[in-house]
Amino acid sequence: SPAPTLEDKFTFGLWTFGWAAQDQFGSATRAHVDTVYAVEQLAERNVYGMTFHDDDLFAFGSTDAERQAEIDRLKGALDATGLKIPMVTTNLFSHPVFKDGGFTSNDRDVRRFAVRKVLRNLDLAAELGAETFVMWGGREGAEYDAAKDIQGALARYREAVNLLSEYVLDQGYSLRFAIEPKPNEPRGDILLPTVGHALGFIETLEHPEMVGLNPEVGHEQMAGLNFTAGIAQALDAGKLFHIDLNGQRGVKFDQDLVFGHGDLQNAFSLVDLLEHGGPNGGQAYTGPRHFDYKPSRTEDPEGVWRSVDANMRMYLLLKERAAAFRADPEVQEALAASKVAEIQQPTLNEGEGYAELLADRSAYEDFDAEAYFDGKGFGFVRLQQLALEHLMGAR
Ligand code: GLT
Ligand code: MN
Ligand code: MN
Ligand code: MN
Repeated sequence: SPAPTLEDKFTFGLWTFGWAAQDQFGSATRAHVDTVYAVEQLAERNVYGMTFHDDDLFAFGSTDAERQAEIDRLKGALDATGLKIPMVTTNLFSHPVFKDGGFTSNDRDVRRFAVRKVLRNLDLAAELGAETFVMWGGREGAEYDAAKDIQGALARYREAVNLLSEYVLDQGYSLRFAIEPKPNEPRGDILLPTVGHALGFIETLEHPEMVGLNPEVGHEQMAGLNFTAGIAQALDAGKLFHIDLNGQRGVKFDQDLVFGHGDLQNAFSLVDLLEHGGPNGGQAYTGPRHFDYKPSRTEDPEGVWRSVDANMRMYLLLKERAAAFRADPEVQEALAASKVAEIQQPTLNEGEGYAELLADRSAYEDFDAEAYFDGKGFGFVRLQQLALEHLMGAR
């Protein structure tokens, strides 16, 4: 059975296994997890890296000395274990001052404070060798339509990202930004709610090449969307800079389950896509496989570390199943029967334009739409059954 290696590039947020399990309805059921202990636990498991928010590492409002002490402890643990910090992010959502958002709070002083907090954290990200800086705007939104000028808020979001991009360029940091969409929670509605909204926004920036996406499985699924399909579009746009893997069961609150513990079928197609770049090749994902989940409130510390293992094991098992699916001659035959590869063939012939298409009588005048399929189907159900049988280990 598969065991993680450093080549798998598995990474975890410090806030994931570190979550003390306080929720809307109850207080914490677990104790704080020490950073150095966490780094050791991860390294022992062949985890490649850890990620964090500024406030995960040192409490909001820490003095410079307290902040530096925590950074030094982290650096010591990284040196001792070889664990990497591939991604850093900023907490612009926990402190009450961010109750109406950070970059897009209606209050201008809060916006200036938020940008400063991120600028400081960019220096730390660069110092620790991170490649990606995630921006999850959980508080950037509203509960009431009259309370937020959305076009104004998008203009302020853009202003902030443009300024941060300029700073990174001027400092010569090799950091790229990754926007993490989410439809709602904690705000009633969040700005840039889906992969598609964020892709559109990125094109309005001054340095669109520096900004991509960090889509999270559960966040797209909370909106009823197909995560694998969204990831394929992000890859198509060259914008899959990072990814948050977890599990979600349908349209409800953000569950942050272990990867694969939600929509298992979609997790299977996702791993297949990330590993193989699609049924006919195409762009695959080479970045960290980052788990952003929350160990359930019912778990004790041993259960927490088991859930860490479960994320990686689910990914590796799905990777095995996906490889077996691809290698099965019957699947190859079913794929061919379903014309899955034919989508790669351009619709026009080489050198053909609309004039030639208009002149091609076989494409229209002589095309018999009624008789064309002669009652024959595409066989997609057979293909799906084969996929599920591989997923279930039945083949
Ligand atoms: C928070 C959120 C996650 C984001 C993290 C990055 S923080 O836990 O629920 O989805 O990825 O800010
Ligand atoms: Mn989530
Ligand atoms: Mn979360
Ligand atoms: Mn996330």
